[in-house]
Amino acid sequence: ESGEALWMRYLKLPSDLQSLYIPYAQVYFEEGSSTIEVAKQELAQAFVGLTGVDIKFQKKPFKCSLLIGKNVNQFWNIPDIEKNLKKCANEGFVIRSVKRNGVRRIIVTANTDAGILYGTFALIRLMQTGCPLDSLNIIERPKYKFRLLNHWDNLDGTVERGYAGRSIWWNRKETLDALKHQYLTYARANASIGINGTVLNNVNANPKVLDQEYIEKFARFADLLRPYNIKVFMSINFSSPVIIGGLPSSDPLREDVQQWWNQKVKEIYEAIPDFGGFLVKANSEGQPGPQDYGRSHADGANMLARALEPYGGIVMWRAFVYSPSGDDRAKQAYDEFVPLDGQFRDNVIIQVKNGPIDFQPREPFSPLFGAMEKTPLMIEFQITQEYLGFSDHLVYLAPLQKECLDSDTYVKNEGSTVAIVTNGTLFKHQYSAIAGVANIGRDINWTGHHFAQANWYAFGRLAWNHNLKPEDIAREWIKMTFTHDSVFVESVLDIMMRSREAVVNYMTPMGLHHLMGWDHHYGPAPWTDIEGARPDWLPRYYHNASEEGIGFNRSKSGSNAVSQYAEPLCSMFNNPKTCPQNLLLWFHHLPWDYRLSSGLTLWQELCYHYYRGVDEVKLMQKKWDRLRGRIDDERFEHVQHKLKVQVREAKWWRDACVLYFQTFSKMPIPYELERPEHDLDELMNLKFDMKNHN
Ligand code: BDP
Repeated sequence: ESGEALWMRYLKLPSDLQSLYIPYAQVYFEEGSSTIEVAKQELAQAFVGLTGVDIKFQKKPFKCSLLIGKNVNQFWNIPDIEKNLKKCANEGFVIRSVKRNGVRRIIVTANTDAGILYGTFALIRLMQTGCPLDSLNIIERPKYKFRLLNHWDNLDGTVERGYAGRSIWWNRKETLDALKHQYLTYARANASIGINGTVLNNVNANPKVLDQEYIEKFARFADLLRPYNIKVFMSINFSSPVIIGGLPSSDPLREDVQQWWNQKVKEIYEAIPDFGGFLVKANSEGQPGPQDYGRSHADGANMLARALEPYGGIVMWRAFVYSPSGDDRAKQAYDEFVPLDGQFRDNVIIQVKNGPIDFQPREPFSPLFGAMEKTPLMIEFQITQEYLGFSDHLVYLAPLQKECLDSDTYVKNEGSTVAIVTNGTLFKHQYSAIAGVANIGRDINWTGHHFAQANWYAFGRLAWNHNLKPEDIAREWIKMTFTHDSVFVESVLDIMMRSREAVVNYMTPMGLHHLMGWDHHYGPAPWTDIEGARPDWLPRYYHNASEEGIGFNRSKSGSNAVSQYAEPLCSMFNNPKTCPQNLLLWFHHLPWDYRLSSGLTLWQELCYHYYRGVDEVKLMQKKWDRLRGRIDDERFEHVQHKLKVQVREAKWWRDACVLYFQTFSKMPIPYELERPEHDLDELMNLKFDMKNHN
């Protein structure tokens, strides 16, 4: 049990479930494209694994109990299936149980082969999770058009912020044939959760990716992924015309530059007819961009969009921009992009991180969501745990993502959630997209921590349907990945559902953020002072702790970031009395003895949060320890070891932050709490062992 099979283990189900499913072994699976073929194979593999019985694929539908295909309803003519198919659009599906001539049957149908693929995986999931199949009436379609993974993989095989080994895509010694199994597992996993696109290289893009050699490599990956309805996308470097094209400039308004891109795009589409498009990080953290030539983000994005348009490709242009000389970092993306609303071509989508800073354990949603009515905005989450303990800490991210997607922006009355801003329905955009920065590497279990697999899984499920509940997604994943044993399922569910708030509490409670070591972003380092470093990369910029108090004043008397939010949020955030306590120090700088509604002072409350974070992880550890014997020892012990590390490091976090902030508050740690285990000096000198983390 290495974890290699992810949630597609297809081990034998308990016998009562097997007998529920075995009657469906007579299958009519309409012939078709390679997509249909892979769906059919998957069903065969899953069915025999789960039930021990081989599927009998039949040429004629009439005796079959399971019918799958675009046209299978012609045999039954169930009128509401035709009606429901209209709701399914391109990638949705219908699964329907019917009883005819005394025989129970299931119909899986869709408008496209992709829909059949997703419908088949949905049926497999129902079996994997032990659902009865005799009264199904499922109509689904994905909420977002593009559901993407962003791999931050470099061509030399390293992975930026990757904690599960080297890149699965680049700089590999093995032949493609030798790696085929791995790539197909990747493709199946993504298809099973509805991911339909993948960016194969880092946003900090090496211009070489546009050389013929790499275009050919992309084409080979595209060929492997195509049957699984996954398109490939590429991150590009804005200066490519100069660096690899030999032009004197990359100015987007120059004709020779435009011609260069047109030609490149043509070459790409010759190799990859269904290429998805470009992802661009420009004028961000030192990357080149149109502003180098006095042009705007819109000028840059539109040039690329024009080149891609004839082929149906899109540009995902990132809004992750901030400069050390500017105003409050949290405001800069909004200030730069909102004035450009209406200037982007139709096939440009602006990619915005979930929060205004950078993938912190908790941030408010980015105020850009809802602020650009004429431009489609896509949301970017980070699945890799750059700021959440890498692949060492068990943190289930669906609650974080859900919190953001469900946040009400109030831009068009109540209910204008981030989800409906970004899924295209609020402002009626043709394109909608959602991206997750992948946590995948060459580690045998794919993600370093077995539980980090759940974050890949849950991201895909939420991208398909953001109305799903994190606990339901977790329950599915646990059953598929581990066991149906209800004691195990319920205990692990409890562990997972606690984990996000736990990490917020032991790292950055009450709206604190960016207290991590300034380069590695792993352990606590709120004290960091590095000569010459960008101030906005250092924790002090964010916590502003002094004898007067702590927090970032983003209220109207401070940076006024609150005004980037619509009412009533602006007023609510602006007032420390109404600001949600979990974002208090995000928006306010408050004195240590500030009284909270609990009656405690800010200092006391902060201490309690840090201690609670550690207590929660200890509880997670205890709950896990009781589960020995309910799953294989291999994965049990691996997780057990990781939890031990997490408890140790949660204490580091707690002690480091409490002791460091105490040097300013000069107040005692509430006496009923145990004393810190470590000294501040010791923690300040601790060198995090980074070699295990890359
Ligand atoms: C930050 C990472 C950095 C990325 C950057 C980005 O620290 O490595 O390049 O985001 O998203 O979170 O471009």
